Amino acid sequence: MRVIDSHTEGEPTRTIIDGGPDLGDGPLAERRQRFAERFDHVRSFAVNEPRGSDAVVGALVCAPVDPTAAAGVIFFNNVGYLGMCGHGTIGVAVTLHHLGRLALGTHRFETPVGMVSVDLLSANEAEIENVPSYRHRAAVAVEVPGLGQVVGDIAWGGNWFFLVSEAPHALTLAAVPHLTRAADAVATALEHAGIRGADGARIDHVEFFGPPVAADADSRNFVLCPGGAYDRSPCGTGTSAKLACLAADGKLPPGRPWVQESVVGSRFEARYLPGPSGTIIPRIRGRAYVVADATLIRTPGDPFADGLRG
Ligand code: PYC
Repeated sequence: MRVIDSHTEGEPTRTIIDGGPDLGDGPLAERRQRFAERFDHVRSFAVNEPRGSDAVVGALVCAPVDPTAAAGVIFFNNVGYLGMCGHGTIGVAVTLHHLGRLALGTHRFETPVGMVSVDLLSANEAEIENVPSYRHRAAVAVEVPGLGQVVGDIAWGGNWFFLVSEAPHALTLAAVPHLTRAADAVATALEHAGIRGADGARIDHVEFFGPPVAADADSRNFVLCPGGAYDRSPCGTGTSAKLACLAADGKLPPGRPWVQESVVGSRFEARYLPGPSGTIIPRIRGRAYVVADATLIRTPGDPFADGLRG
């Protein structure tokens, strides 16, 4: 399998260029289902140890249903599949440009949760327009062992998020183990309490917020992804969910920039436009860099040929 590795504001993306599973055709959501049912070992092979790590998000680029789209993309990680991935979309666009397969300018990508667009502004910078995002419920209280009552908003930004405005620990790299444990406890408590997103969807991302470090940023975050790794970037879908909450609270008007810092100090510049039926359309700008062009090898007899799986 040939892969190109990139990082977007510190968060890795591994794009499969050759040797990925043939998922056939049809809507991307159906192809993602096929990926999970028939080729899950390929997901683990591509992103899990010993070839990858818990932090890597994989991207399978495939033919789109809509011929006007540049590509279809299915994102996955160490434990499963994502709806959308903001940092990953920027990473894929920069990767395809690196390969000479995507020109600077505006392109559309199909994902399992809808069409997104990418303005590739330079070899290392892109702005995505995400799927319509919205706040589902405000100020939901959940009892979390060790933390007490935690209150947060539930919002959709291409994945489901629980957004807590006051982080239980300092938003520093040194505190990542504490933040990870706390966010994991929140996710578990939500699950036990039966607190879910629309249509009973599992809330699989937890986001803590606090004041920014940079004087020109608006906020700093820590985002725990399903699978237990934290997002090194400010999380494109998480920032979209944040914009939806700010819009719902009347705290950020359409078009006004919002600079979201990550726990590692990288940043996305974000804004939104009004969307259909009370949703917002987030736009997220960030930088990505290609870091490797590699061939992943599977040796018969290797006891971990398909990667470490839980
Ligand atoms: O940037 O949307 C994102 C994302 C989701 C999970 C990791 N990154």
